[in-house]
Amino acid sequence: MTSSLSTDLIRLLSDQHPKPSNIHFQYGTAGFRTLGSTLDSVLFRVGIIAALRSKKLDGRTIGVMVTASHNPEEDNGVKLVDPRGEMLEAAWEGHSTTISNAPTTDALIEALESLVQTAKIDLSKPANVVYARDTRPSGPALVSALADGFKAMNATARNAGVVTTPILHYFVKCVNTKGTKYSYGDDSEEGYYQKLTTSYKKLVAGKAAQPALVVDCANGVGALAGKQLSEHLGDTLQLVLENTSITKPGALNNACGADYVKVSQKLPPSLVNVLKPGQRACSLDGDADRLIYFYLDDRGAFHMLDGDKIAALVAAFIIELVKVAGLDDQIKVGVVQTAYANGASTKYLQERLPVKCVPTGVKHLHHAAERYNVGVYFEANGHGTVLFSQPTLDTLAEYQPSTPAQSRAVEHLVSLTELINQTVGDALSDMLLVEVVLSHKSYSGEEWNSLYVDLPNRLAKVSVPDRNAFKTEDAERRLVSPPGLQARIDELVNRYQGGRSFVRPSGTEDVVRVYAEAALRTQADELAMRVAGLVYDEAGGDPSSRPKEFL
Ligand code: 16G
Ligand code: MG
Repeated sequence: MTSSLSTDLIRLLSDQHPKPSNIHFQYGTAGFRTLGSTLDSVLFRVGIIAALRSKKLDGRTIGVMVTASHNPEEDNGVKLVDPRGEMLEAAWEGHSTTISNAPTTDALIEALESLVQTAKIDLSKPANVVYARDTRPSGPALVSALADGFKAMNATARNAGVVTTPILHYFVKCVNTKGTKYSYGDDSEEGYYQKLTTSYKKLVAGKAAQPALVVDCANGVGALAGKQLSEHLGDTLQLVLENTSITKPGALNNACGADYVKVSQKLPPSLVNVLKPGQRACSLDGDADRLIYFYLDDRGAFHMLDGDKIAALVAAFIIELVKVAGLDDQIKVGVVQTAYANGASTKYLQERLPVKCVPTGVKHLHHAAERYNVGVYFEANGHGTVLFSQPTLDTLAEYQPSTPAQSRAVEHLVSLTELINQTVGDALSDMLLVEVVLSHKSYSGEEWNSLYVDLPNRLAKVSVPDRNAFKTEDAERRLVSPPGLQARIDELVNRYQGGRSFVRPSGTEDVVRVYAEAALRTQADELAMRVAGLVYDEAGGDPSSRPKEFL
């Protein structure tokens, strides 16, 4: 092992992946994300950064996922996964941004040398990486640029192929815990499906089989994973996989998928002749880490069950099990939400358990959830999971139940810790979790939906010249900049019954997002449009995005 960078090799390879001069890249909420055709140099450099991160962490395996999730097919992106299967440490987001913007090969080498110095990276350590991609057409070329980055660092890199984002996170945690007492599972796709379906089957044993579930795979990688999952589930749960055209140009996330359903609050047109009244259905997003449920009622009206509804369903179920197990003194359950959580969900949850609001982005939710014994976190957009702390896992393992009912409840809790992906939100794992609860409760979609009634709400976005001019506080619920804008928003909000609205800069796109809710549908739409208008006027936005009207 050498203890300095192989600058000749880096130079040779970097010259094959020049940085486009007119683009500034940023490692945002979900890594780098923009048009796939502009990302070649970024992927090469991320390969190098992943290797350095691994060396910094004594050769522990780092994950790299090439995906742009729910975004359009022509977009792509890349993010790094830390050894426990979690999002990259914040300081390295900054390092990644700096390195991706070095204008030339010379500047790149200089930036890398400076990172090695400041982060005190011992270059004689090994570098281990596991990487994967989603089904986007730009994926193969980007993965080959990434592989050049690994080569430049002489890293040991394992190609995990085309898998969902949560499966890649699962692999990272499995590899790094292998052979320890915290072993998380077998680091193979088979291991993943076995782990999920074995625990699912335990949880629903003896329950009446649920009617078939329609799964909208967003024409993405979830179609491949859904098929495998379905085979492993056998008769225990019938999945009807829809929107599985992963090679059809332009199909990915187009008028389907979790983001389409959440934002438009509509049934994907492709399901119109598929979904029967009362039947349960769900949509995954393009990399299968978001999940939104929905159904049509007897009159054919569409009803959506989003991340907030999933959190309410799941939290209540876990609390009940903890209570039946006789562990309610020792195991406290809490919920983490963001400002996007429907006001009605927050009220419902707050009446039952501790609820915390944090800024958007999985890393914020995940870290806040880690502070509870059992932390349920879901974003309204359908991304979320449930974390069990290590002391809680130990409590469950050591507990001596004194009645058969207690013993069953503890077994179910243990199975839940296996079923639920502990690294990140996972649409397939969450889907099985929802199915477990519905089956235990004998709930239809309608009964689940009646836990509380959503306040009508609307999301909007405004393109502005500089989203960084928008700064927030109080978990993004209030703007501190541009000065004076929040007061004008407050003044508008006060005119609407049950009104609430906030404005925040996107962490993944060059836009400012607006959320509004109110007691009536028309009022929520109007409030969103008027707040978007305020933002537009303040920021001098792009005329083509001047808010006019909604759907
Ligand atoms: C990404 C985040 C998601 C967040 C969204 C916000 C992950 C895995 N996903 O999709 O948590 O809600 O970005 O996007 O980190 P925005 O900042 O553009 O609104
Ligand atoms: Mg996603």
